[in-house]
Amino acid sequence: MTFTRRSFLGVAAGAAAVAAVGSPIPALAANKPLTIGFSQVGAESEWRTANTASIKAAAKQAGVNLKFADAQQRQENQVKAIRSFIAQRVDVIAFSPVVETGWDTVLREAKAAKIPVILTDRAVKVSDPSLYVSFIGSDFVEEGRRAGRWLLEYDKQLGGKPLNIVELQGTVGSAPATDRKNGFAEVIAANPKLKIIRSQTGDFTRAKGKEVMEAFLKSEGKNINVLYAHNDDMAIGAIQAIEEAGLKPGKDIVIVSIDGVRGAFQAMVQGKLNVTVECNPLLGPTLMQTAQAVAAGKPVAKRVTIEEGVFPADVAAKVLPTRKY
Ligand code: GZL
Repeated sequence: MTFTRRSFLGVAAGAAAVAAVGSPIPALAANKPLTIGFSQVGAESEWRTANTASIKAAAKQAGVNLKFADAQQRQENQVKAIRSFIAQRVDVIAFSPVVETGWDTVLREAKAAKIPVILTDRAVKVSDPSLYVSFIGSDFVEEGRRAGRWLLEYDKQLGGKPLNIVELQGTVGSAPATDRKNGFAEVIAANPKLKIIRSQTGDFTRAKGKEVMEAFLKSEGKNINVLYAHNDDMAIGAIQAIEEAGLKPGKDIVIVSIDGVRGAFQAMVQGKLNVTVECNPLLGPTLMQTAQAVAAGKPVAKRVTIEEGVFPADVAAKVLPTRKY
């Protein structure tokens, strides 16, 4: 395997220990700042804005020379950016992969160039796990399960009413969309009265979330009891569509969402959203620490998960002032 002058073991954080032994990477000159090439998904949501801000602030704080590229949610732009980072001989490459597949070739090029790669936020499906040294991000399946558990509990309080659910999925092929869909479906399968009647991607954006919710309302109308949105931005777009249809979001249609961004807390305070499952975007400091450790050939965890909570509407007003994003 690669990237280190000596073997290192994956440590803690629920990660399987991974032994990686490989050819050395050039030692950093003592006083030369670390240079990281970072390819970001885009600027599609409040969550992404907070994630970018965290990475840039942490780089500044750590004295890291950050080369930042925004891919506008297109995989080909991320591949181009990674190739450019390789050509520039950066010390470490980090990126949030817009989708799970299609990375083997470019990551093999980084490996051949002996440049370590760190994944943040989203995971990849690759044939050789040594193509990246660490993945720092949330457990999206668990986030989907948490959304499902809240809805099971909510339905119990209704006395077990049948609930027709429409689902706004995230970007097709992305780890959060696939995993949040699977986690939610796995949990609500416990109650056959909970049925997903429509499911379509809103690409994690407010605009698309509104557009798809308009289509759901046109075809299903008052038949919809619940909206499950894979992120708050699509939920906020859908809230506009629900109001324009003359219905009350949060009451006529219960809304379950994920991210925990400020806009979601504000919607909950207004009684328009019922719960948001937190997905922490503040990954910057952990990324910088991991990159510095990798560059120094120190042991890093193969998988670093982030602690997260669930915020129902009844705590929103109290919690909102304490939110960091
Ligand atoms: C999750 C992240 C997702 C957010 C969306 O870690 O990849 O992408 O849930 C963002 O808001 O667009």
